[in-house]
Amino acid sequence: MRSARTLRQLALTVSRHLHHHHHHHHQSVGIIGAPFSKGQPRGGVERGPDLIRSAGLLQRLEEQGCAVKDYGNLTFEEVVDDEPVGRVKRARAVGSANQRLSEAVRAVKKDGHTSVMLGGDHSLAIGSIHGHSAAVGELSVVWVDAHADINTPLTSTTGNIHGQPMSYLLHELHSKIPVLPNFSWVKPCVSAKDLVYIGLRDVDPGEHYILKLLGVKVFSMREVDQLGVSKVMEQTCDYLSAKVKKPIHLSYDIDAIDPSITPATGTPVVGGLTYREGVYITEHLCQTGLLSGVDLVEVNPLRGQTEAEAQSTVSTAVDLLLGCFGRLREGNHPPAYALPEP
Ligand SMILES: [Mn+2]
Repeated sequence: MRSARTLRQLALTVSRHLHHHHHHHHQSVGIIGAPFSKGQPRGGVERGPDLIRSAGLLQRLEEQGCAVKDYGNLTFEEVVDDEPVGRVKRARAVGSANQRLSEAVRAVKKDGHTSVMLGGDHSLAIGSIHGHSAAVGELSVVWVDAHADINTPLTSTTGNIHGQPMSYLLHELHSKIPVLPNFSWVKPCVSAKDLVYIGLRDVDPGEHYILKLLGVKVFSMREVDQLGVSKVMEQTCDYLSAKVKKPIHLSYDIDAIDPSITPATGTPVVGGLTYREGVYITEHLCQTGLLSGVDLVEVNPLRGQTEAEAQSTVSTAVDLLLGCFGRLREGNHPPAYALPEP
């Protein structure tokens, strides 16, 4: 038989639990579009922000109880004579765009919102994470991607900066980064111990070496297979909150999801997350109450073979973002919902 004390504790737990959910239905979200594609060679990824908005992101976030402010799309200065620096392509344009993005994300955080950056290619994580950290301090980073995007400018074989953003952000790699034009503002702001990768399946040798050297926590697709996504997320959050609970930055590359679901992306890799695994990751991070900044990048409608392929990619991107902000697959209802009386 339950004692009165146990019942009181139960009531407290239930009330905390309810409050916990209540909280999630009143998140305030600040959206920044970053129509930028020069971190990689394929046109079309700059259309991502408007397509994701057209698919109803803002209305659907509001319907699930979020306060949404759209900060619009950033504009980026044209850079002429952006010749390669060593192997690095379009460093000046990427550096300048990310500086602008960093300022914008910082402002959104200062306004008190959870920031949502709609890309654009994944080089934009440099500015997004930098600006987020400038506003709130130390972060945990959850990077969901087929790729590690941690090449340094010197290990990269392609020279595309969308394969390099994490290298500029990690304290531990600072001494390995050469001077690049328009990058002097970038200060490393993430520690290797505060970074977790999920979904990796196409990692370059130099990247693999870096991940091992720094002891970065990685749940590749092998670990997703071995443990299942629920254990992966449990272990991710245990690992990140072992000492201090830092605000979480989720950097979600749509190519983490299997290309059978999200084919319209620049560098698809077979063997990815299912739609359900992809959504579960967002639901779990939402429930931590620590999600403070989100990137959704690499949606490229021109890479779809058909209109349906582009649509499936965009609608999956929307569903991932809804999952970040309280959408439950069991269903949701507004807090003030009342049953109609006959
Ligand atoms: Mn990526």
